[in-house]
Amino acid sequence: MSNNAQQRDPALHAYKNAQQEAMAKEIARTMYRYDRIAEDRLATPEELDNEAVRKFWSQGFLVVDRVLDAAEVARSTEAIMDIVHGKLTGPKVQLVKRPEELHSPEERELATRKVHNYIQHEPRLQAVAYHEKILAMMAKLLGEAPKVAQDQAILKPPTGGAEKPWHQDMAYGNLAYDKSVVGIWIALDPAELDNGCMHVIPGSHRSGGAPHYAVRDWQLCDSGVQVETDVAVPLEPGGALLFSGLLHHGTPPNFSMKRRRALQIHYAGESAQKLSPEEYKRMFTNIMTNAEC
Ligand SMILES: O=C(O)CCC(=O)C(=O)O
Repeated sequence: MSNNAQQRDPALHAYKNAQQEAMAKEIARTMYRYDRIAEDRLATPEELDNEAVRKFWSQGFLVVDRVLDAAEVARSTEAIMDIVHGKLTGPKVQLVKRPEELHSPEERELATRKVHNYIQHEPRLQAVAYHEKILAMMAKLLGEAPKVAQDQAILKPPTGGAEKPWHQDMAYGNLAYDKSVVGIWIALDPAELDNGCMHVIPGSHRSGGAPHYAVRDWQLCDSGVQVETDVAVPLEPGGALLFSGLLHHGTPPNFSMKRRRALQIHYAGESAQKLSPEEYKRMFTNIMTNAEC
């Protein structure tokens, strides 16, 4: 298939019209930068020492190049695809089109944005969430035994996989705890600059919770994002970004012809408690300031 929008199969093309596509391109151009790449990386989980833990809490994130091996990546990808194609029921699948609009397995895959709540149903993915090396990293970062708070896979299909606007994960109710949660985002495909790899604002977690608004998603206001300090985090399959639940992060659209599939699992410390609705509103909405977006 050509990269030219006109020559794409319209059934596989995510944008409803040229205007929508132009808007997505403008967001990709103005809300992200592509010239600052995360350089400070650990090769393996075993390298996570006290200095790396200190850097994590100073920067709000950490990159580990080899967390899952090739066989674990292959098993995880197969498990996600089995869920997408309905071979396993139980996990939740979020589609960006109505099921009656989808006429082939390929169309179904390309319309799948998110798969979640899979670990109690899928042993291959449960093995990742409770991976000894991942739990050990989380225990070091959280300073106590970790508990799984959320399990997801985020799919950004070729030719139009949508942007995930800048946000803090703890602004999503199921991750709103009284202590920082830590997420791990594991690439299943190469996650690159042109297919929607993760982008982060180093140190942004230190300002605490920020108001979120329903704009293109539940997100930080575009005008409040420090795009000039954006750092992109390309990853090879099996590589991972670990990040604070308060870190500002987002992913641009995927205009390439490549898939970009990833697992994302969040952990809270075993002593962490959910925020009350009032605490949540104070931290993550504009109730205190009334500031509009
Ligand atoms: O994988 C992505 O595109 C974005 C993931 C993310 O930041 C989220 O879902 O909270």
